[in-house]
Amino acid sequence: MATNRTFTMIKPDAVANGHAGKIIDHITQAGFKIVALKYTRLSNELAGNFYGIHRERSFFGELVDFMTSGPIYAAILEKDNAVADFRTLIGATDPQKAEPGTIRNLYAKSIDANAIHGSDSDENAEIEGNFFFSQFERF
Ligand code: 3AN
Repeated sequence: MATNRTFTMIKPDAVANGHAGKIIDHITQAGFKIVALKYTRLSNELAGNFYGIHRERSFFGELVDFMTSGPIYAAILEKDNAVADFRTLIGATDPQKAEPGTIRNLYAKSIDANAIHGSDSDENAEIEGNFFFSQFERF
């Protein structure tokens, strides 16, 4: 099912470095509307469930440790072609490979501490948005 929504998290590295405000501005200037927004911190259990698809990967433990290391912003965003356009806006997973001007190129330091998450499909955007927000927390 095609939708015009995606889900993002501004990760602990970007929040700790004071980049969250600039990143939110970058996102809204690119035409994304914020449908829901939450400042929170993941527990080990929640981070493990969110990244459950990566449970067998070598970096899973590192990923959970990193994602629970500090607060994050979670958000649902709306725009035409939201999933693909947002992936373009944030750049490649590895910031060394991210295009100039993308959020990861500007604000991320490494492949694990890579500043921001963006859903990779409409289906995952729906699942991930539902993971963080009830129907009463979105506009
Ligand atoms: P993306 O977030 O760009 O969709 P995924 O879904 O492949 O990337 O990976 C999920 C998260 O796992 C990434 N955002 C990154 O933080 C972490 N990750 C991916 N690959 C590695 C790796 N080789 N080493 C450490 N962390 C990784």
